[in-house]
Amino acid sequence: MSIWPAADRRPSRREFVASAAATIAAVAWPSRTRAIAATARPTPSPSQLAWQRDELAMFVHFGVNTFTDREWGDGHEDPAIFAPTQLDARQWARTARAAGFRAMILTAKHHDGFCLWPTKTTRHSVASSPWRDGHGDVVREFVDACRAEGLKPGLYLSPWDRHEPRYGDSPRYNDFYADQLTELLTGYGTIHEVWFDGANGEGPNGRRQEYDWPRVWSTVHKLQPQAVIFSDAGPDVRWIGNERGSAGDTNWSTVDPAVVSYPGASGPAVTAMLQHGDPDGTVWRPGETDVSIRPGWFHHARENARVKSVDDLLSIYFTSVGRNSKLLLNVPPGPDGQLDAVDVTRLSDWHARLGSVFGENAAAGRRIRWRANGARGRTGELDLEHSTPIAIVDLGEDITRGQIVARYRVEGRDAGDWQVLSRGTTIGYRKLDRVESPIPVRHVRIVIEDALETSRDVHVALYQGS
Ligand code: FUL
Repeated sequence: MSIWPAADRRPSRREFVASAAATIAAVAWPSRTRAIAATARPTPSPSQLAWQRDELAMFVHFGVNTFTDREWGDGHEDPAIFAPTQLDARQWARTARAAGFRAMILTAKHHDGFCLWPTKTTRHSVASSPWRDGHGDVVREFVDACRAEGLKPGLYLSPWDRHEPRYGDSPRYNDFYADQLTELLTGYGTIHEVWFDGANGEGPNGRRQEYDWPRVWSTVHKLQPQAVIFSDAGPDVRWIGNERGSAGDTNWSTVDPAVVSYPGASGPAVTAMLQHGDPDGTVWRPGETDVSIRPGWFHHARENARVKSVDDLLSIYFTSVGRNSKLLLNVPPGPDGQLDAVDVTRLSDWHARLGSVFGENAAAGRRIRWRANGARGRTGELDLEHSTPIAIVDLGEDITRGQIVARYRVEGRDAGDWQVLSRGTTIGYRKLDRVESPIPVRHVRIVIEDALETSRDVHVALYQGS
């Protein structure tokens, strides 16, 4: 018996209950995050920094579920159903690039076990499908399209495999999984992000699969040393703790790795760590916010009227990128193998809206005069020269030196007293605040009230759009 009541019910991550793998909780993951000297704060590796600066990645859920109209396949799907008539990975990539995405991640294998590349490890793949007469390779077309459009390719290889008979037979399945990973990481050039979840259902033999995460991490490190590894437990970037598009308002990029010790760990302490990080965390592990443009991760025509609105997408931008996180927005192709026109139009409208909101920075070219404020605080003041209603405050720390701001406020005034425009806790790579009731102000000041150490200047941009 599977622990999942119905394959189509979308479970919460909490349901990916701790398995016997919990026994490996004490394992210290090999991490490439910078070593922590007793006095130094964690800082991002060059890969983590580049990953965060990309800000937007597009997730592409595509596979047999696209044809069965389900969210989770049970592994018994006939490969013959995989028959996209007009698969066009360039269309995915062109759409992504035009909407401002800089990276794209494909489900090379989802929980149903069907492989989108002609793997040697199983016959359950595109090679057994009628698509391109069994000679097709979606992963190849995907990486080629990414490169042609200047996007960084990433791959998701679901550890949970509901097709493979060895699943649950732990050492044998772990070998099989390592072979699949090796094929993907050796056959397709540079891969920038490798994506794992902790889904861990029961195997056909009724036994729970114990994943060998240290082996998975070391395989990626060895074969693609520049790639960042995503999972709940990092080691390079962490899950943000929900699939609603919302990072913690307080969001440190540092975490205590002992709290989320393996992918799929659950409980209130885990969720809090994923959402908020930890100012005293010993490793740099920034949060990635994954959310779908549709109710489901896979394309279902019945959900065409429920594609998120431009306002929804804008809010998600504020609660992910604008909360020191990276946004991984899922846009699933339909059964023809192309992104739905509804989604394409929505992305382009969203991009246009972002362009108008962030079109003109009222602080551009203005000098900010910074002075120390108490032991660790700092105040920066600027003169906009004209009275301007500020609707959005955009702040950023120099994270190459770590993340330190713990509390701040932003104030403005014309001739009278200072009035609070926004206030918050962490800033990190980027913090966006919407000003509740914009009033015209000529002078603006940023007051860093508290920080983990003597604060430094922060980057400031101010926008009138909303
Ligand atoms: C989860 C999966 O169970 C969902 O189907 C989806 O792929 C999501 C991004 O990750 O773990």
